Amino acid sequence: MAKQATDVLIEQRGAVRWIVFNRPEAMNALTDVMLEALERAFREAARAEDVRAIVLAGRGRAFQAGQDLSALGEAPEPETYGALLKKRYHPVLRAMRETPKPILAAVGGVAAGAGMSLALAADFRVMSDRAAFVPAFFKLALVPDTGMAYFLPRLVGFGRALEWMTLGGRIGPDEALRTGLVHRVFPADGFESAAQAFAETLAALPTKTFGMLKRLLQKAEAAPLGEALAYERMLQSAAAATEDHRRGMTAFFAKTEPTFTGR
Ligand code: LHQ
Repeated sequence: MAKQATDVLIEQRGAVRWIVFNRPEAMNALTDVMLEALERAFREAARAEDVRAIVLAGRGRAFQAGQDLSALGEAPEPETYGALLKKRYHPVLRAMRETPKPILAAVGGVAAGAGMSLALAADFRVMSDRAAFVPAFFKLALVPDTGMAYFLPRLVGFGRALEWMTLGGRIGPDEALRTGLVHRVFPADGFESAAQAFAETLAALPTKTFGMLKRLLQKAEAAPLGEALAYERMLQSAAAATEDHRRGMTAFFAKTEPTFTGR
C-alpha cells in the first residue's frame, strides 16, 4: 500500500515498513528532496507502533546509485559538498542509527557511492545474485562519504575496505557473502519476497531488546571497557523489565518457543 507518491515510497507489509527509492529511470540517484524524505521516513518508522522492522530497497535495476551527479552540475563549488553532507546525508545516517528498530538493506541491484554507504549503515544486508556494490567515490577523486570510512572497515576489515575503496570495481554476491558484507544472497527472481521473509524474521525478534542491543553495540564500539560494561548493566536491567523477557523466561521453563511482541 503506497502512502505517498514521491521518489521515496513508503509501504507497510505486516509489521515491516518498506522505504523504497523510486526513481528507477535515474538508477534511484539521490536528490535533495529524496534525502529529506528519507530522513523523515526513518524518523516516522522509528515512532510508528505497527513497525517492528524496516527494509530499505530500490525500484528498478539499481538499489541506489548515490548522489545524483547531474544535480550537482559540471563545476559545483567545492564547499557545497561538505554542506550537502551536513544538511542532507548525515541526518539520514543519524536517523538510521538512532532508530531502535532493525533496518535491513535489501540490495536488489547495484549500490554505488552513497547508495553503498546507506546499505552499510543498515543493521543487516541481503543482496540479489545479480546485484553489486560499487564504492565509486575514488573514480571521482572523492573520499568515501556518508559514513563509508566508518562502517566498511568495521564490517570487512581495514585492508579489504581500503582495497575496495581505492582499487575495487564491483563487489559481486560471492565476494560480498564470503567477506561478511552481506548476510544472505537470494536469487533475483523472488528477491523481494525473500527480503520480506528475512525482515519478518527480524520483526519477530524481541525488538525492544534489539533497540537496546543497537545502542549497546554503538557504545561498545568507541567506549573504554569500564564504560561499556556500565552501559551493559544499565541496559540489561532495562531489558529484564520488558514483557518479552518474561515471555522468553516462561517459554524456556515450558520448553516451548517464545512469541515476542516488541514490548
Ligand atoms: C547516474 C548516476 C548518478 C546521475 C548512474 N547520477 N546519473 C554526496 C554529496 C556531495 C558530494 C559527493 O558525494 C556525495 C555522495 C555520492 O554518492 S558521490 C558518488 C555518486 N555516485 C557515483 O559516482 C556512481 C556513478 N555511477 C556509476 O558508477 C555507474 O553508473 C553504476 C555503477 C551505478 C551503474 O553502472 P552501469 O550498470 O554500467 O550503468 P551506467 O553507468 O550505464 O548508468 C546508467 C545511467 O544512469 C547512465 O545514464 P545514461 O543517460 O548514459 O543512460 C548514467 O549516467 C546514469 N547514472 N549513476 N549517480
